[in-house]
Amino acid sequence: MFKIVTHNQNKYKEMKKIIGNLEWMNIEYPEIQADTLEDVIDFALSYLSNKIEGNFIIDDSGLFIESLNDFPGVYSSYVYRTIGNEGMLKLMEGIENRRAYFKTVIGLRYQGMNYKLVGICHGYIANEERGKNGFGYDPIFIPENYRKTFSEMPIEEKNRISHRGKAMIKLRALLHRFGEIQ
Ligand code: ITT
Repeated sequence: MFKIVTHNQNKYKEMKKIIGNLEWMNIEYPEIQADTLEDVIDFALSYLSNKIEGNFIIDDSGLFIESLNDFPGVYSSYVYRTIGNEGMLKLMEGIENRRAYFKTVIGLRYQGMNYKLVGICHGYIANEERGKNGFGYDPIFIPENYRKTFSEMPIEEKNRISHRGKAMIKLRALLHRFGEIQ
């Protein structure tokens, strides 16, 4: 059984759909202010490996908006807590280029070694919030080739195309290679 360390229950729910045997450890850990999600994960894996027995995974994600020079990116969590989706839509008012992508870096601590699995989902910032499912920026993100936001999709549909879904498929393949899952 693998542990996912996050205080975000929605992440756990999405991941559990892909890796059935997952245990939720609802703890918060310090996230350093770094330039990349990868650096945040490296630091967190080392920090947590001194606190948690055995194997575990963590997830750090962000929304990168092209016309805002990749903002909020590594600041996604802070920006969501402060200005939220309403504030993001205000920032995007009158901006024609609405291209953006979500990125997830999953960190795996396995038998004393660190691994990183990356997933990216390209899309657009919507003109208004739409939908009830999901969490975070889901109501304002429309994945490429779709007309609906992540919040207008059931978990299974989001998982098939999302940043986290793609990173999790890579994680599943790795765990399979290690003989941990079927
Ligand atoms: P952790 O305890 O795992 O760190 P968190 O919610 O702080 O949980 P992140 O730092 O990875 O997670 O996320 C940064 C922000 O991006 C945060 O506000 C999330 O709500 C949002 N976010 C992450 N993944 C998302 C997704 O799949 N869809 C929409 N928003 C997402």
